[in-house]
Amino acid sequence: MQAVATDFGITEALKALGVNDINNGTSTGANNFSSGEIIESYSPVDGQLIGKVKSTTKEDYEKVITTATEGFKTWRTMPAPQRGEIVRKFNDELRRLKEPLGKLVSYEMGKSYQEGLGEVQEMIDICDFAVGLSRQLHGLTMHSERPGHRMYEQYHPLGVVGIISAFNFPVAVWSWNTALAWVCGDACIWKGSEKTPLTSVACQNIAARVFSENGVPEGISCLITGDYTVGEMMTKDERIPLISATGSTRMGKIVAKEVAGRLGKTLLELGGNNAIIVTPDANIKNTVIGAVFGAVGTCGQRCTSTRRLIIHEDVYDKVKNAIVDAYKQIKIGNPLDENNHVGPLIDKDSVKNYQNALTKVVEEGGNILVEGGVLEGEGYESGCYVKPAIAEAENHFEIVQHETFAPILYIMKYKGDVSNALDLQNGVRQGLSSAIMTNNLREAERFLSVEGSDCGIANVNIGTSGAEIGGAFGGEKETGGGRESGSDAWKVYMRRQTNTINYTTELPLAQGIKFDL
Ligand code: UN1
Repeated sequence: MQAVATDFGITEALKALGVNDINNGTSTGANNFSSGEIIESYSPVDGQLIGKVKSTTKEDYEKVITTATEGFKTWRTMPAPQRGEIVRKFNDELRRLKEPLGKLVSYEMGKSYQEGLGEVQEMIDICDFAVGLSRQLHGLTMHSERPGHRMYEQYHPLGVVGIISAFNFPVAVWSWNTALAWVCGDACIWKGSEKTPLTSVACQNIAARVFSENGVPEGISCLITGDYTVGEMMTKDERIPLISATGSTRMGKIVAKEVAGRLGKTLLELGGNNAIIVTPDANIKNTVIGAVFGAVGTCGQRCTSTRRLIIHEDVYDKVKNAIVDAYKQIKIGNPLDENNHVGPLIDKDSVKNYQNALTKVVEEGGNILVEGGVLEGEGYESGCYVKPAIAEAENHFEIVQHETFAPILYIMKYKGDVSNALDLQNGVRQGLSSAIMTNNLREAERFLSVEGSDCGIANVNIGTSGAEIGGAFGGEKETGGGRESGSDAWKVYMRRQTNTINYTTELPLAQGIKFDL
């Protein structure tokens, strides 16, 4: 292990999580199968090499899918509350390892330590949710139209579920899917982002240990590692009935086409272009907090990040000035240092995208209110630290229509009625998260009504990011339509079966049809 410039307890954390210099990126639990090329993981925090992971070859993948398919046959017969008990034990370990895992998330991904801990907390919360759910996988009963018949529906596990997750929430998104799928009785194969392979290894280590200690069959939690070609092994594989994919709209369109081509199911959670509408009745102080956290939290790399502020002309200058002032307080630097609010972008490609977006918005006629730029010098050696920027822009600009995964906030004015703000808010291709800041009941209800926000998430008097796990998470339009996490999102991991039972000595037909022999 190379020495970390300012350690911040990273060496200890890696040890606690069983992450080594070279790690296997292909695991079915106790068994490791990796034989592929080595992926190196460099921290965007200080540019240091954290560790290496062996990627998954086609042959490795075959061993994984075979083991998962076999393990599923036993796992599916275990009563769901017993599967819930296993998830509870897994969650005990998450609680015990919350700090090291949060630290590794922060160091490998670049979000603040507080947000790293918050991400692990989301894992803990969804596991708690899943444990309760393991006793509530209910179907409905219906009244049959035929005498002496009973009709009901039940849910059975689907099989082997493929999970593809992104670098920005390297551990939580996996858990939203896998914790539910496990209690539902599925085996899961996870391909995390190749930009954050060590957090995936750390999570798989925890699951593998808990599962083998509790006699869970091999293959219920599997990890594969690599670029899109490894993801393709799953999307093309008919043995995988459901692919849950989180990432860019570009990636989602490829996955959707591939999986639909074999009539598999997808759960897609793709790009957002989230706006906050600020009405004349908004509480300005809360608006500033919600907007600034939404725009700069996780360095603008949440799919729920606030990208656009749509402000009524009556309060435009006031809100604009308050936000520009607030940006002056933002401290950018090592995310493991609690004094900093904003850490680095994930890599230099992201920095380039950020710079291109700032050039583009000016070319299209935008007006920079808070200058961006790449930070250099001591503490910024990785080259991934950028200044959060604000530009006045028009909604129709090509760059505003586009999701740039960086801390750039576009602000724009609306006049008159809230319906004009809604036209702007809905006037993008994405439909993930949205918010309105208002103390006016009529405006709030308009925003939530059928003529209001077209997004999967619509908030009143809170920002666009930081959703709780209890609600179904996801969005419409180019966001992909999937729902994961809370509410009844579990149903996608199961197959529904309608059962009709005749307990008479006759065979009456439905719809009153007579068929006498
Ligand atoms: C994501 O960015 O992919 O709502 C997930 C939020 C977090 C999850 C974001 N709970 O901001």
